[in-house]
Amino acid sequence: MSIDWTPLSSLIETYNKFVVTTHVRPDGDALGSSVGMVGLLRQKGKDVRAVNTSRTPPRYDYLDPTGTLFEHFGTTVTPEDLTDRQVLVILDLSSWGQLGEMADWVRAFPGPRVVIDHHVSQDDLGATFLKDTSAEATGTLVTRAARALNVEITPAMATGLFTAIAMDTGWFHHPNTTPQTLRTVAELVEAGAKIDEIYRLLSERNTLGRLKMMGETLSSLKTDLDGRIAYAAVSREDFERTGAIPPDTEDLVDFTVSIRGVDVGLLFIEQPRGGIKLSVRSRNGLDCSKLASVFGGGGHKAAAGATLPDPMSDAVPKVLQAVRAALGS
Ligand SMILES: [Mn+2]
Repeated sequence: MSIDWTPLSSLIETYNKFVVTTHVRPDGDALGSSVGMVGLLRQKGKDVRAVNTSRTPPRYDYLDPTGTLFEHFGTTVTPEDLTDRQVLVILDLSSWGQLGEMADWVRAFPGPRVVIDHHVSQDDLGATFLKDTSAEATGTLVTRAARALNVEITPAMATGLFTAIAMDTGWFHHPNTTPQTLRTVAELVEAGAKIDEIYRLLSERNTLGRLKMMGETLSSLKTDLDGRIAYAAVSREDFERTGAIPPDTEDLVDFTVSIRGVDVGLLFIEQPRGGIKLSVRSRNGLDCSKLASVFGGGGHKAAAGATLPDPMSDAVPKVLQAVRAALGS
């Protein structure tokens, strides 16, 4: 699928003040593609602010080395501060739920809004969608936009965009990794992304809390349906006891599908304000996005998520039942 970038270039021609945002609990693709998009717009001479509903997880602080790029909605920036913004660029999401506390502000945003995304599920966000669900990452789409708009990719942009693609492909081992993925990242490495440095920043700056959380979650793993389903649950108390913070669980779910014979892996995480965040991974072709949509979520075929309003004791059996049914038992 190729995207016609004309709507974006016309907005750039017409307006000057942009705001870029991404989803709650931002991951490498969310933040990395934001770095790329802010760089693209600034090179076009635009006044840009990057405002997010969640704070930047410490793991990704290298994407904002001066701490001045990402602003936190509600604390470091208020809706009043944003009244001069003319265009809203939304990255890596297509659903209201993913906007968290910024949803109402987005709903009321008076100017044009554009969504650049690769997720399958889609709400009517009242936006122009620049979307390619076959793309491995939103970072890929921003890289393509930079190319289409004749923007030179700086080392900082390349670092963000490389991070985006590396994280959304599991560092190039998920099935969404294609020869074209490698060509794109080769281009980013030529533009100044340093693979060894980015890997070290992402993977060798663990906290003790994160490792303790990993250890506890792994030792509490359970299986179901003759070992075809593996799952674990993380409670608020687990965070307190281990000293981990919510972003520390970002890729924990991947361990569930690393067990031999497991088709579907689930991670249930109790949220600070109640409800359960569910992450789903599959290895046998089960459509995770379809499964997540049963619970009001979405995502991709091999990886998806949802937030359930139930307590843990209800959420786990409910989801297990749906997965068993989806696996045809
Ligand atoms: Mn993504």
